[in-house]
Amino acid sequence: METGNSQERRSVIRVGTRKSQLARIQTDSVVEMLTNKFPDAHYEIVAMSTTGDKILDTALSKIGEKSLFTKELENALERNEVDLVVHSLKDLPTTLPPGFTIGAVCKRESPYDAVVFHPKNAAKRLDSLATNSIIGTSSLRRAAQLKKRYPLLEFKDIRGNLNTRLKKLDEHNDYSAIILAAAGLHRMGWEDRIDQILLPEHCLYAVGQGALAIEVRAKDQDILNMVCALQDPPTVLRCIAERAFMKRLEGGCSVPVAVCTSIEDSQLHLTGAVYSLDGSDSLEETMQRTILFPHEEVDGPNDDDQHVGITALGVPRKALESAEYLGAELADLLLSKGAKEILTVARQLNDAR
Ligand code: DPM
Repeated sequence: METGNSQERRSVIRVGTRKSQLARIQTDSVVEMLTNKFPDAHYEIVAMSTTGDKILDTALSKIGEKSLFTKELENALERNEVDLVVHSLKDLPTTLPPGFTIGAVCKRESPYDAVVFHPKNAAKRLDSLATNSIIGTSSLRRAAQLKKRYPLLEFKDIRGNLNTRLKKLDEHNDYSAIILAAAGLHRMGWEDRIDQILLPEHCLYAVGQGALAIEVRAKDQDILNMVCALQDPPTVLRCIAERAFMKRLEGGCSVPVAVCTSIEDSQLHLTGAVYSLDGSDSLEETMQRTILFPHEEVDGPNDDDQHVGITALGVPRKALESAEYLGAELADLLLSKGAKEILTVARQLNDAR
């Protein structure tokens, strides 16, 4: 039904989203930011279910399919049924299928993990729970780090969207607490349920956690130019370093890999770690690199290079390359110390669970 000219067609921007409440809230926030920048366009939200939304009884780390939350939405992008799709960056693989790119990474919210206790434990902390208390998480990364730190606690899978998980926690007696991303709880307006924040010295976060990504057709220059108005350069540089680290390790959500990044005085710092499933074996290192940003000049005309799946128009290419290089370099350091062996064993044990 592409009848009008390109100008007319583009005055309606169709935005794809998953159907969960969190996905809808995330998409609404992106549409609001776009509306502020481009008030003349009309925005239409197209919601759909993905495989990840339908398989609710299996831990993410066990499903194996990489594009669990993205495939249906990418099909819609490919068929021109939507023009952009909003995702949690953390759910996007480090290599996207050909023809797609992340056109913008928005300003990151808290990347930390949060503990939500059962109402009967409201005044507790993880270190004051009774021995053998059960903590709900299906994240191998969270479980590995917390098993090491709190050896007297037990960890059990929990799946479903945020609403389902909180319900499972509150209405049953199966879990003493669950671990969730603080960003998701904030976006849902449930910050009052956050009883404890896990800072990186206690639990490193997931690659891309807390940042929203906008996926687009890689060749759709108009939409790329539009969404790059939402790009947050410090966030994009941190996330490129994190994703490059993950990519070089050949990680994904089926292995325990964790990170922490910051930018101070033009230095991009990256801490990265890998763990055995029970956390008893681990490797963690930190490296930094100078990022000439934001004072450096932007390179000439738009380049359409992707950096670990991200097209960061308007961000100096040298800075993007430094961030990507830092991630790969840190991964190489961990690989030289035996990261591959740790991850291979973790993957095998997880597959056999
Ligand atoms: C990925 C993981 C989880 C999600 C693995 C991890 C958590 C799974 C679980 C890759 N994606 O973090 O180690 O706890 O069983 C997900 C959430 C958000 C994006 C929810 C959450 C919202 C926060 C954000 C699920 N993906 O982590 O509590 O935008 O980062």
